[in-house]
Amino acid sequence: MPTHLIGNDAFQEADTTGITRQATKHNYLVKRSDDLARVIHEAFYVAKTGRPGPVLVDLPKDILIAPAPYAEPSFAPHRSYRPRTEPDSFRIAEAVALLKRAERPVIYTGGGVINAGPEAARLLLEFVRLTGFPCTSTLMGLGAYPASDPQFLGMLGMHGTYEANLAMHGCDVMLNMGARFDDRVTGRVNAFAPAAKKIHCDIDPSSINKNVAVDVAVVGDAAQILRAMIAAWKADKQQVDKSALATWWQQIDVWRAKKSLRFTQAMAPGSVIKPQYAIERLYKATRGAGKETFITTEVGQHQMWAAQHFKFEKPNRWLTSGGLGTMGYGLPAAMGVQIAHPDALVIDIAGEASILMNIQEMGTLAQYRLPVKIFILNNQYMGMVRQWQELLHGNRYSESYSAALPDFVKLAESFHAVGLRAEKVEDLDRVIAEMLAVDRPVIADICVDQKENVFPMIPSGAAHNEMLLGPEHAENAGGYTGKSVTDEGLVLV
Ligand SMILES: Cc1cc2nc3c(=O)[nH]c(=O)nc-3n(C[C@H](O)[C@H](O)[C@H](O)COP(=O)(O)OP(=O)(O)OC[C@H]3O[C@@H](n4cnc5c(N)ncnc54)[C@H](O)[C@@H]3O)c2cc1C
Ligand SMILES: Cc1ncc(C[n+]2csc(CCOP(=O)(O)OP(=O)(O)O)c2C)c(N)n1
Ligand SMILES: [Mg+2]
Repeated sequence: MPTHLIGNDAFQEADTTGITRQATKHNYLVKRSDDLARVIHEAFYVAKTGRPGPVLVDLPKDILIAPAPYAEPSFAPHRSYRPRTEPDSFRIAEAVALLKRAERPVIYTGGGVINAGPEAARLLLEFVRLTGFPCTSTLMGLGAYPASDPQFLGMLGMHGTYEANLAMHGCDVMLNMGARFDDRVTGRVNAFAPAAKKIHCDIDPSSINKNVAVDVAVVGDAAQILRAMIAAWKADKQQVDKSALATWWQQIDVWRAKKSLRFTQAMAPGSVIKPQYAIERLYKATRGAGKETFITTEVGQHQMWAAQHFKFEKPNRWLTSGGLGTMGYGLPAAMGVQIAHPDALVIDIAGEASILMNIQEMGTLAQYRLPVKIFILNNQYMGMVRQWQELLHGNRYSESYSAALPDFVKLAESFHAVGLRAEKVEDLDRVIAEMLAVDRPVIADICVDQKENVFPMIPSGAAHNEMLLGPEHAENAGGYTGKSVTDEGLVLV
């Protein structure tokens, strides 16, 4: 659209900046070529600074094709947007004083630590080790703290581990480092960590006291906050109450012993593959592959099983759509990762429904020779929808079964990729090995148990200590009836 036609309802005109305002951090309509260089530099600055987010630059056709002078702008910081990254030392001292006196502390980390860069993850490990405190992570923070470390409790929230959620519920001091008290994490807000003093560290002041009122707010970049906290912790002569902390760890170990992610895989030939087992075997195989591994996901049950059973030791190895939860995210994300890391192993853990959202990108994989692996946990259901219909809506299934799926092996082949299928437990390791051995795009169609649900689960509107465990656990032996979900909870979804 040329500039002079904007607002005329001309051919294919859309108010792009208006439409995208709600889904971007900022957007620009460039009306003069002379502004282009400045706007592009500014757009990158805004996108990457503070709480990062997408920035859209709308270029009218005449601006796009006209020659534009390029002079590197003498880069003065943005006039008004200058987020604070250095924390206030008084707040750091307050936070450390609370933490030193804690008897049942927990550190709850999130995507902010990933955004702050790998140094923040290193400092997080140093701080958690220094304190001896337990640490849990949101879906978006996975990898910021090494999953194999004994102080890590696993993911928290709706599908988090028993120990992480009960530690959050029972703690007396909570340190939130770069997370935003999302509703998938807090459960019912008025029952969230009722006894806890809460410290919230976040670069975005508008995150503070948004969902949960906190006692100490530290605004700044997670790396700088952690560096300041480590220094303040070392300088403060107050000792932590070691015996209280030991008692707290004993309690956590009791919760841990429940093994809330446990599942049973029948190994007799012909047995159906459990989705959790497929992820576990994939994880084991990638560890021996001798390559950096990056995992992306689509959205649904497979995403949760990937979060629960794939262990991330480093930041930025896990890319998933959490807040918006958009099916179709995983394949384009995997393409981007593979272009950035040509030698890495990049796997999109997908559902058979989600993968169809952007299946045309298979052509892009072939065209750009991107050896992305698509690992479909094929349950023939929009499993996450089916799970809610079963557990929360009295088995009233509607439109969640797909009776006419494509043949994914043939689909892969038609897009110049390799197609593989595992139907029974004895096929699984061979298919995974073949998938990893090929230097081409692959779709591995893993046929899994159609009725498996993701547990643990905190039903909407419930508190952390009202978590449902899976059928493996005696307390749920009678089966879950959905009765504990309040009307308000059903509305919350
Ligand atoms: C099907 C499904 C199920 C889900 N179940 C769960 C679940 O069980 N558990 C779970 O945790 N999530 C779950 N989620 C994801 C959930 O919806 C949220 O996306 C997630 O909990 C948010 O993670 P976060 O709090 O780390 O926030 P993010 O969205 O990652 O936000 C990061 C926070 O850090 C701040 N920040 C950014 N940069 C910095 C910096 N440099 N320094 C300091 N702070 C910074 C930001 O301002 C923001 O407040 C689920 C999603 C789906 C689709
Ligand atoms: C674009 C989009 N549409 C709808 C939804 C709602 N939704 C969440 S999970 C899901 C089902 C996903 O099915 P599948 O990809 O097979 O994954 P599964 O849950 O079976 O592992 C749906 C429809 C969504 N998150 N994104
Ligand atoms: Mg499915």
